[in-house]
Amino acid sequence: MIRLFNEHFVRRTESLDGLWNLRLPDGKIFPMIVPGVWETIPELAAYEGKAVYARNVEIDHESCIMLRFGGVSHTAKVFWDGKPVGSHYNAYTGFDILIEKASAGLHTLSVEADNSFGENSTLHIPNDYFTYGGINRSVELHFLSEAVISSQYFYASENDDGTFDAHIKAEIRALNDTFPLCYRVELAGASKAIDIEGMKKDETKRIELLLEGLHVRTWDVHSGQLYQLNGTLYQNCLPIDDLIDRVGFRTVAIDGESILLNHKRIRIMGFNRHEDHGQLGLSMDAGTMMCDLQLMLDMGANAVRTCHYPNDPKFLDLCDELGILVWEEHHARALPGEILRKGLFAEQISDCNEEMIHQHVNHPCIYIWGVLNECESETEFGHTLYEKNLNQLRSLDPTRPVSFASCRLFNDICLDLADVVSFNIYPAWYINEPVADYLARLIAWMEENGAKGKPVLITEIGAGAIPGYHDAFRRAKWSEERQADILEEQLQAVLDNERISGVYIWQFADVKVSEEWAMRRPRTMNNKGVVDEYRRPKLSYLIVKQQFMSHL
Ligand code: ADA
Repeated sequence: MIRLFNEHFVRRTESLDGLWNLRLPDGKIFPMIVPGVWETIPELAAYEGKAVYARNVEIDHESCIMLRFGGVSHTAKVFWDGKPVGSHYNAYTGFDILIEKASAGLHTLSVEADNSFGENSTLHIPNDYFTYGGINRSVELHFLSEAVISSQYFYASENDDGTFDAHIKAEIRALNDTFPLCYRVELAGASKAIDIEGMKKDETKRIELLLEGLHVRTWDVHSGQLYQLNGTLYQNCLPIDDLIDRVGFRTVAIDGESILLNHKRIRIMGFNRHEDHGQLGLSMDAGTMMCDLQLMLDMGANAVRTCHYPNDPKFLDLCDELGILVWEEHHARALPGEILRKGLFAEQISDCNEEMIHQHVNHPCIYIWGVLNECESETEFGHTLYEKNLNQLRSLDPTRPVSFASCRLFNDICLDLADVVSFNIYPAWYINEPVADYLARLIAWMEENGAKGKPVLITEIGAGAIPGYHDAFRRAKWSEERQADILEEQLQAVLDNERISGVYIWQFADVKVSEEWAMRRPRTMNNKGVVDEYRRPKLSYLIVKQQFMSHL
């Protein structure tokens, strides 16, 4: 399953997770688990290129079907009985493939996955994290009827009396000519139905519904109060399709220098977390994700930044339930100017923006969207690029603030564009300056350069430690002792500073990086984790816990 709960009771769906065959170009075949990444197979631990997944799919009677992929890293070409039926780029967003007439019988589903870098890939490039290969998230088979609920957006607004209104925007798509339809929504004890006249094949209808004055409990930090949003589509009084989601009622607002959640100023104490694990790579099961969250909660954290791409919806489902605030960002980490200027980049990042919002907009845990981590925010070209991306997100979701994490410290010219100003800073690690002095200098500069009166987040701060390397006396860089010293100074300074709305530590766990980064990264890993890649705590774990707990 792609989510942690059933999205459909009326629509028939089947999981296509499990063992598939994986064929390499040299003809070798491996049994391969889906979801998973092929780097978990010892022989393929460093394989970069194409490989073809295949399995049989049984269809019991001729049907219109949809194949739903949670994520394939990074380019997917999908074949049904050997015929191409669709393709997708980007490991971190899902996609659907429609097959209007799948005949009864046994079929072959194959997926060519490609994780190599090249001209056609502008988001996946050699980088300070690893591009794994494979079908990295779950796959589902959906049997569709004459018409389907193709999307169902929700947002909540609060009334003066403390009740909430639920705004629902749904899209109904006809896959065949239909008789008159009825779309009905149930949420928090309320319901509403709208009649739709018969639709022609391929027609789409947009519907807006309002459920007013709902008496609900608010979703809050560490209190993930969720409600089931149940949309059903009827034809001749019979249900033909449904779409179930879990939503939360909460408000997010910017008030001068503060970010407000349910009218209270939030203080972010969080982690940057890559989707990476020493044994599983990019493809973690919900239990492993939950273990990550347990460790973060144990340290007193209340927030996660999904650096640097949209995350597995199962992870977001867990954050919804646990009441953990999420900064979700699209897929762009420190991309060089020549890539940012390509037409293909504009197309690929715009698709990523659309897919991220379309697939994740209903998660109450997401309180802010981020774009273009550490890209060119110091030039006029960059200004146009940031403006375009931030505005695209605003138009897709006008209900949340938007931001970007900048490292163009003291020369950024885009701060005016963001609702929240965010900086990645490494004083005491890359820069030799006491943290409090550096912060004071940064804040004085930003107030004069577009950030005046806006909330400020420190989206990255941290230091590296090679796990198990100790140096109790000299406390050399890369020792666990030095990392702990630096994080203590950094967190103390940031959390004591009232102008700052919070901090995300770089980073939760050590992660693998591309081979091209080896000379800058001992172990060919980014070692700034507070736990190592197998989640074994470093010395800094207790320091972080002490700092977060004392600033609650
Ligand atoms: C950057 C970047 C991270 C990581 C970090 C580091 O700020 O956003 O992805 O590379 O630096 O470890 O240097």
